[in-house]
Amino acid sequence: MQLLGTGGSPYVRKVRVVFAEKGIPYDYVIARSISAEVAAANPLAQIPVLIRDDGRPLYDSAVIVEYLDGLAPAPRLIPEAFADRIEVRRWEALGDGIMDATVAISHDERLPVDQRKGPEWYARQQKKIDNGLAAMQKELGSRAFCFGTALTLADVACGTALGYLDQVLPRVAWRDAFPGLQRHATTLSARESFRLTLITPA
Ligand SMILES: N[C@@H](CCC(=O)N[C@@H](CS)C(=O)NCC(=O)O)C(=O)O
Repeated sequence: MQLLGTGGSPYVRKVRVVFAEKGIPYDYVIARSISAEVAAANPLAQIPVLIRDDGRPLYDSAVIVEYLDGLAPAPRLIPEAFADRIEVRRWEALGDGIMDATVAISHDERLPVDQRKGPEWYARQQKKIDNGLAAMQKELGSRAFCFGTALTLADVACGTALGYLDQVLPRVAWRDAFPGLQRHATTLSARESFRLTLITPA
């Protein structure tokens, strides 16, 4: 299996953390979203793309992680029971949503000042991040895992979103406001799966 992506993408990192947690071998092929390789495999021209062993591509990150979780039975990162699975997927949506808003802000800030979006747009993106973090903090509380009693995709999504915020929007001082998330981020970042997949500049 091949994973196409770059070290700057939080969605690619989410998938790589899942690969590492599951212990599934793969070839990591550095490919940007604008590359012909990615366009040929994903009509949306986005990374990550997984090229399965039979050559068929898979996207997006949520579909890829479900595929990987089904490939190897243990450890299970997405619970099988319907109600539990939906909760974990909701956590993933929360993490992905925070990453979407973080990506949007950081991309806009790379534009020349006169081409950037206005303050209302920035406030709307920032609110997604702030409210998303507050929801995560409220649910995590003082528990050891985002959902249940072992690591799941919920923790992967939470840790990936927090790590990406640290990397590209360090001005968001979430650690002071959300001590539970700070504790959890520290625990997660010590795991090999997170250490081996640190975000690198795009
Ligand atoms: N929902 C998608 C988002 C993927 C995504 O937005 N990837 C970015 C890189 S961080 C990308 O390829 N952007 C190029 C584009 O959207 O044209 C997923 O979870 O895989």
